[in-house]
Amino acid sequence: MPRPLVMGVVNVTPDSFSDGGRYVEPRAAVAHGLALVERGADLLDVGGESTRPGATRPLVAEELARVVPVITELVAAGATVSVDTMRAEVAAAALEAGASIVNDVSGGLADPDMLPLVASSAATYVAMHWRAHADRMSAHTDYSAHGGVVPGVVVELRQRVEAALAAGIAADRLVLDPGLGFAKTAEQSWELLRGLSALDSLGHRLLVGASRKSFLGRLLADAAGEPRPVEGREAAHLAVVLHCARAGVWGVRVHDVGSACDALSAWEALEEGGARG
Ligand code: PMM
Repeated sequence: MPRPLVMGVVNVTPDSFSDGGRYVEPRAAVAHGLALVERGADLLDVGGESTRPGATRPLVAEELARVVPVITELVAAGATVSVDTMRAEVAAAALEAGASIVNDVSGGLADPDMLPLVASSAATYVAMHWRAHADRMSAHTDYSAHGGVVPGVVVELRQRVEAALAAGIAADRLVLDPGLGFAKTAEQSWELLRGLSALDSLGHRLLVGASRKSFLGRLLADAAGEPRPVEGREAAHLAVVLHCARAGVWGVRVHDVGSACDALSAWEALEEGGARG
């Protein structure tokens, strides 16, 4: 079973829950991206909009100004870059700057121009399961009409696949993502991880983003019920990365690239029955 690709997160945002404000300066974001490649990232996911629960959206001009210079430099340095955006205009500028993957957390729902734009390019398209923007998504966690979160996400992702194909995006350019934490309770995120094989039945490559998310913080809550802060969630996250590797996912979207690569090296050595080196 091939090792999943490691997608390193470069959030050029002032307000992401995981690393907001640390890489908002283009130079800091580029240096961070290059450090992630050094640590073993196969892909870099550059985003200029925070999707943390409750976040408000940046202006298009702000998002463009955050991501385009960073993508230009990272591509010039030889990195394979994905743009994390829900906006066709931003995706177009990112592709122009050399990005080769569009990571759309709305799966084409937030901007009617997104699927045609991707269809007119040669980019790989990540369609994540999504129901509403960050300021409203916590009100959209009812999957009872579908008999639960796993069948619900399968049905709704299948609709996104059909829309992408109808827009002219070739099936082999599609990657699907269950959208952990997006319109999902903590328990629903765990259910989706346990149910990855059901998503596999859609017949497309899978990307999973669990890194630093609140369902890990809740699992590791202290005796008073306080969620574990972001910095203390990595060991649990690595267990999820290995679960994803075993499930055969195409990629994992992570902040701590070095740790994920180390864990995957150990997994690979165990799978192959012999360590390299
Ligand atoms: N999660 C976040 C942002 N973008 N993209 C994909 N495809 N999948 C995810 O799970 C995902 C994403 C939110 O996390 P961050 O604020 O740490 O980037």
